[in-house]
Amino acid sequence: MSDIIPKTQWIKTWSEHSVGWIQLCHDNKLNPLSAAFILAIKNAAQKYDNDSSIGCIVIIGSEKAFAAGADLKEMVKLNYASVSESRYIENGWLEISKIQTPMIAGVRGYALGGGCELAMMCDFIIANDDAKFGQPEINIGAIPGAGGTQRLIRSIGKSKAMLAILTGDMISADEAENCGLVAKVFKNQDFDSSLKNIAVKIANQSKPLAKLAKQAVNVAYETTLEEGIRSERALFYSTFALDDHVEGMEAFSEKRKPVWKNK
Ligand code: CO8
Repeated sequence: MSDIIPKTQWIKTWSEHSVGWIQLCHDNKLNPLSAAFILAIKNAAQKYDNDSSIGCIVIIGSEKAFAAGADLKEMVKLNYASVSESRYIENGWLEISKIQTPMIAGVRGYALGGGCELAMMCDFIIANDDAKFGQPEINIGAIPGAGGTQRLIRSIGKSKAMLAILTGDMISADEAENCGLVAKVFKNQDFDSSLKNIAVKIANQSKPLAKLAKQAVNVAYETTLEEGIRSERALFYSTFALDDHVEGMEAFSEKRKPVWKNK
C-alpha cells in the first residue's frame, strides 16, 4: 500500500464555521472507492483531525451517490495473495474509524458496500430522502469487508442486518431512519441546510468535551456494559480537569451562553 498515490483530485475540501468538509467527487458520480481514493479521504480526515480549529468533519458525495462501494474495476484484478499482501482494507479504512473529531456522513443517493461501510464509520449518518443503503457484496462474489457485517448488526440488529447482507437488497432512507442506521432524513430541499446546521452546532461545542463524549459512546461498541460504565465514569471525571467544565458550570449559574476555551 505504501506505493499507492492518494487520488486527491477526487476530493474537494473546505472549512467553514469550524466544520471541515470532504466531498467525494470521482469523475464517475458513483464514487467507486479504490485504494488510492480511500487513502485521499483518510488523509483529508486526518488533516482536519489534527487542526484545532475544526470541531466537526462532514463527508458528502455527489447527488447520485455517497459511494457505490469498492471500485469493482480495481477489485476484479485482485486475488487472495494480492489483497492479503497489500493489506487491501487496512491502510486507509482502519484509520478513518480512529478519527477523534466528531464525523458525520451526509448521504444522497447510493451508499452501497464500502460506501455504506464508510458512512457507518462516521459517528452518524444524515440522509437525503433519496438515499439507498445496502451491502450488496453477496451479489458480486464477495461479502462485506470493511466492517459491514459488524457495524450494521450493531446499528440495526441481527435480523435486519442478516436480511440486508444475505439478500443484498437496498434499504430506503425512511427504513434506515426507522431502524436506526440513519440519525435523521431530510427532504431534498432541506438537506444541505439541515446537515450544515447540525455540523455547525457540533463544531461549536467545546472541542475537547465533544471528543470525550464521542470516545465514551464508542466504548459501548467495543466492550461489555460494566467496562463501558467504568470507562464513561473515568472520562466523566476527566471533564472536571477542563477549563471548559468550569466555564460551562459558571455560564449556567450566570444565565449566559458558555464561551468555550477549548481546553
Ligand atoms: N465500482 C466501479 N465502477 C462502478 C461501481 C463500482 N462499485 N458501481 C458502478 N460503477 C460504474 C459502472 O460500471 C458504470 O460504468 P460504465 O459507464 O463504464 O459502464 C457506471 O459506474 C454507471 O453504473 P450503472 O450504469 O450501473 O449506474 P446505475 O445508475 O444504473 O446503477 C448502481 C447504479 C445501482 C449503484 C449500480 O452501478 C451498482 O449496482 N453498482 C455496484 C454496487 C455494488 O455492488 N457495490 C458493492 C461493491 S463491493 C464492496 O463495496 C466491498 C467492500 C469491501 C471493502 C472495500 C475495499 C476497498
